[in-house]
Amino acid sequence: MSDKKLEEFENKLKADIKIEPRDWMPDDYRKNLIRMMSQHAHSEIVGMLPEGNWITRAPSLKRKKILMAKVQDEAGHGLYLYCATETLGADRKDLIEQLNTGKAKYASVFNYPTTTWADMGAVGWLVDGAAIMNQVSLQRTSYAPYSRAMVRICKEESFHQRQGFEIMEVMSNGTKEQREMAQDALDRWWWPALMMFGPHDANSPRSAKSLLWKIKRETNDELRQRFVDRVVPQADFLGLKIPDPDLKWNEKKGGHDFGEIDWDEFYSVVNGNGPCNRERLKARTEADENGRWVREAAEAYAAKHAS
Ligand code: BYC
Repeated sequence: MSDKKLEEFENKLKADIKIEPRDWMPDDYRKNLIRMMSQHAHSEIVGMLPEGNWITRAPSLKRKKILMAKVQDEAGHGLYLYCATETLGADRKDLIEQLNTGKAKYASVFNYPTTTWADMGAVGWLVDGAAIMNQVSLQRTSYAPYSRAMVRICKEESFHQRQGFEIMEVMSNGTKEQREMAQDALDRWWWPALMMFGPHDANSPRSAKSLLWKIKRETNDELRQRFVDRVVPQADFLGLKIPDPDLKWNEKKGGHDFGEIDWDEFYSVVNGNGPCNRERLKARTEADENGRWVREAAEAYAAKHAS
């Protein structure tokens, strides 16, 4: 590696000039981005499954249309992020193969089941809410195509978060059964949503380099704290109780203290042993297999018209 090129690269980062695909970049920077961006793309694609589960059972035509639009948005985000990852020289076929064979990670939260309609509210409110907290920060990431993708994706995610909150609002102001469903959904999604931010900073092996290279702009714990502080008043507004006996306002730090995540559960889910990991990968492999003829037809068509 040429020292001069490295110096130029580092100077750009220092000056907050974004790196474009044709710019020189260290191999580790490229590899780390391919890893993180492809995991992000996979999360969007797998993230369609828990919600897709409710499209046929949405309680009204209006809710069905909103949910379908949201799930389609996630597909768009996934494809957009695969394209952005390809600008680094990655091959989409390889990335999808890594997902389907269980080699690549995707957000742990999508390995939990969506068992009631209230889960559509909790997922939008908490899961999309956590995703936005992270993605707003990533709008300032140093790799330009990723940063541009985040700007566009955040606009749609904020609509997703609001539609989830609105479902929770309707249910928590509804019948006793609906309020109980809303509380139950919060109970089940709270901790998995906090896990989305990843391990504590001290146990996050990727963070130091990613922060140095401005791939990540804030740490896992900083973003998790901001999310908790944002959501607590929202839960109060809904009249719901966050399932954490250790949650309390800390005047000195100007934020909430909160309980410890069950890290055994986190690592078990990340390592493929969550409640729905197998089901999710099976759905993705089958979708890939069922779509093979479409890809082959498209490739044959393109080849015919290229000649
Ligand atoms: N789940 O050193 P760390 C969405 C992995 S989806 C699974 O802290 P890093 C949406 C981590 O990858 C939004 N794995 O890593 C879609 C690493 O593994 P490897 C998804 C996790 O990268 C549909 C290892 O643990 N958002 O919006 O510095 C419907 C060590 O961790 C998790 C993104 O992907 C986890 N929760 O930080 C609704 C954002 N946490 O690769 C919504 C982009 C950690 O070393 N990604 N791991 O084997 C990031 O910001 C960062 O990658 C993370 C982790 C904060 C997630």
